[in-house]
Amino acid sequence: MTDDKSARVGIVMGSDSDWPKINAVAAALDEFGVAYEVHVMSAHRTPEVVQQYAASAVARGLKVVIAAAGGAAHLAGVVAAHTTLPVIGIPVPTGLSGGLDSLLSTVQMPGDVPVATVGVGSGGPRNAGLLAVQILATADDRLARKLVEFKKNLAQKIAGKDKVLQASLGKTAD
Ligand code: RP5
Repeated sequence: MTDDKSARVGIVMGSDSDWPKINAVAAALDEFGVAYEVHVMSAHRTPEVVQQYAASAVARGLKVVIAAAGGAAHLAGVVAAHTTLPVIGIPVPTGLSGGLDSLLSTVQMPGDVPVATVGVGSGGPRNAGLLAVQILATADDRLARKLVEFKKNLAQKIAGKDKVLQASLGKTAD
């Protein structure tokens, strides 16, 4: 496992087969210029690696860990068991009801071991990246300012979509 000394966010996933389904998480971090590292490790196939990674995450300078897994998706929970860092879980879509198995395995944590779980597919991975940025922004003014801009741009984008819709319906703004 290579260590990236500048990484503030650790992204881990249960299999390389997860990456194409969740790589929007990295795109969101890139958008905000947040350094991250990405690794494949499995709560079931390589439990010792997961334990070591999570237990050493604080000492290596990480501030947030994002963990993605599908099916019996225990990765985020196991990471959370071994670190005091905030852990964000990404349930990966599967063939079983779109990933209901992943969602329930990730979100249904016992009390005392929180995992902030995002949605399955769609905006879930992107939201995981944005949530990590928001966590980091509580102690980073540059990121906090970028988030304010992000919200402004979002409002403009949606207003633009509404304008296009109204025009397509033959309605004009009053
Ligand atoms: C999970 O099993 C992984 O996160 C992945 O979603 C799923 C299938 O893994 P592969 O069989 O494709 O390696 O642990």
